[in-house]
Amino acid sequence: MKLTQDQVNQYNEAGFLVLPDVFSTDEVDVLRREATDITQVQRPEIWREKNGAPRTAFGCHKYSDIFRTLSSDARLVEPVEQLIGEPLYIHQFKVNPKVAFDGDTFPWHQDFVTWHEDDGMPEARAMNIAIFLDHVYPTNGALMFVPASHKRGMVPTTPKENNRRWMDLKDVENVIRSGSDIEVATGNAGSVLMFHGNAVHGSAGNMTPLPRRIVYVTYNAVSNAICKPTRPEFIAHQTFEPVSAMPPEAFAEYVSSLHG
Ligand SMILES: O=C(O)CCC(=O)C(=O)O
Repeated sequence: MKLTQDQVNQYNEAGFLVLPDVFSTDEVDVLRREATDITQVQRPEIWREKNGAPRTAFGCHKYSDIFRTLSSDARLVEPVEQLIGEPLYIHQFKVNPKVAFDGDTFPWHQDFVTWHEDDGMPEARAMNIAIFLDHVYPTNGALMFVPASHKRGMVPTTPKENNRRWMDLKDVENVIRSGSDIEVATGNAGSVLMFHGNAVHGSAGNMTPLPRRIVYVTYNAVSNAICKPTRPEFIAHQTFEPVSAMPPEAFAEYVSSLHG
């Protein structure tokens, strides 16, 4: 799946892009079920909120056939390859369930600061591509972006709770001066969101009864592989084989085989 020139321009300008309705209802149903099933199990790759609700299931493409198949789907690999311009490997794979009532905040941050400082990624030549497994409303924990913030480059910050490099509040004040400096990435289940490693983003807690499950794949250019990882392998992968894009029919066929 290739981006149109308009989509590339939009991405380059804003630092993020929503592609509506990329995955079918059947595909999303299977992904949603799998996202729920994997979080029933206690394992170190699944991080939880204080009350035990799942917050992030890291590296689940390593043990779930469904997520493994998804991770090389052309609808994810090709648009990123088009923007980065070379073969990619998977730096990180995760599901963030942002459960009804209990899904907590992700404060403002840039992903590349962590990739650079904690994983030893040389340049901002990795990016996230995400699939909405539920309808994402402005109210159920949608990601918020500061448009064009990726153009300012990386803003250094120090680790905060759980070693997360949330932005310092004075730096947040420098980039957000009014409500119009923030845009919200919303869409139907099955829509796809792409964003630059230096895009300033965050998300509020989910106090609605509507879950907001999102799958994220971080692809990195093979020539930009990380060289000083300090985080566990399930968070910052240390195998750098290029991903070969599989035609969307492969995932669609796999999904229909599950339906019997
Ligand atoms: O899922 C979310 O709400 C935000 C996730 C995020 O920004 C991150 O994991 O870095």
